[in-house]
Amino acid sequence: MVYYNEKLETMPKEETARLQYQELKALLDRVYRNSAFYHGKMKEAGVSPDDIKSIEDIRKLPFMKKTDLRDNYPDKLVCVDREDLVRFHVSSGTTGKPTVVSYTKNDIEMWADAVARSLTACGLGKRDVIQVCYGYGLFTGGLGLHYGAEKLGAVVIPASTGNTERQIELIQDLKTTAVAGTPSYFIHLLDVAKKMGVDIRKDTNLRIAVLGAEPWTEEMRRYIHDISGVTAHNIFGTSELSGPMFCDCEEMHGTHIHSDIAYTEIIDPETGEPLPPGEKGELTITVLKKEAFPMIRYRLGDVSSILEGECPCGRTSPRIDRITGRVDDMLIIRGINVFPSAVEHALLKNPFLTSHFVIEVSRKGRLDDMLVRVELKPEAMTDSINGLMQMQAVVERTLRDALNVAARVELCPPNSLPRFEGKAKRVIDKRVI
Ligand code: DLL
Repeated sequence: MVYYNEKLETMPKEETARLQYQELKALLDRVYRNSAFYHGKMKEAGVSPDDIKSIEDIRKLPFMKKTDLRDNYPDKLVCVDREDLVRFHVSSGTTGKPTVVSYTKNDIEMWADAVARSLTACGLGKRDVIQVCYGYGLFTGGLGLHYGAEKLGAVVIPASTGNTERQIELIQDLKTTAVAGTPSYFIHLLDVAKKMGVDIRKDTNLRIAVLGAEPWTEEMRRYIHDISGVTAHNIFGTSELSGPMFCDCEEMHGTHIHSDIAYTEIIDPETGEPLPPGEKGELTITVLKKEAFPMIRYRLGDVSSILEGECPCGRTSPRIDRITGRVDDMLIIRGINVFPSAVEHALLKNPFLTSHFVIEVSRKGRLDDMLVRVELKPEAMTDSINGLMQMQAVVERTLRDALNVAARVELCPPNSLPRFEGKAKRVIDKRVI
């Protein structure tokens, strides 16, 4: 078995608990002193760093949610001096306000280390050529995988998304051994390769895919293997925690959460009480080592469970099961998070629209397609095709700018969309994972 850091990966339980406690204590001392947000939150909960005497005492600390990021936009959660920041990543939030995550140099190092460990766990190393097909830029997928793969000593191809035929040429010409991307994009890539007459097994060196940023299943893993011979691994993370960080190993039985970096809890979303291994609840993670943007008991909104027993790979870190759903209404479109509230917010920037809208999500080929149907105000109704097309283009642009993902827009006449007596049903999701 190849480990990236054998000592940390195979630490006995008691030693892990001791290390986690030390890290947590140092983190709490720091945020209690330096962060008005954390200081205020802990005071309100009636707890101070002195009350935390073991790692289990973490449950005395208050939770954090995505709304805390929105309410403290853009930089009220930053816990270091401005000159110590080296990067911001930005994703779309629950409303019009984006979620901004900041990093120090050490934060980027820690993140790259976590990714390098995860890539090692799926059998990748120095000899590999890793083509990163996640978006580069504000989204954490591209740069996260890039820095991790570089740290591993592999050759990195920063291909980013799209231009699929060219991606396949690169796979052939540069002898790519692994692709990192969303599962839906990877399946699309396999389809395009087939259409181009490229046999992945015979004509390429591709053997591993590192897929994540959206939910997928064991059936998809088997399907990918059957049609291409490629072994697909599941990588998980969120921008708030840094980005993609945690992965399954060669045993492919759950996502290892490096326990020296993060503390994992599954909680009952109603009561906030921690649940035992094997029980499903809301994934809650504390990153023990973050400097610029600490995340303490961050409720991700994802539904999962901690797997029971030990992993035969020898790593002692806890493993979580595949994400089976959300406790909120967040959608993931082509790997990008989309909240219906953010769609509404963006739509209402256009004075000619009403607040009556429906989001329809489906698959076009293998890729997600989002259609937003929205009603025009009566005074905006026109017979001019040109006028309608112009308005449609404006709305599509506002949505793309706000959500970082393209949506098709259909402008509907006033009073044509369904009305709801209770909670509005804004989303029709026709995708089958
Ligand atoms: O999606 C980070 C990432 C990039 C992960 C590349 C993996 C690969 P966000 O845009 O903040 O960050 O979205 C995080 O995406 O809370 C989950 O709901 C979902 N998600 C991410 N990975 C997986 C996965 C990135 N492997 C949100 N399976 C998370 C299921 C996933 N859902």
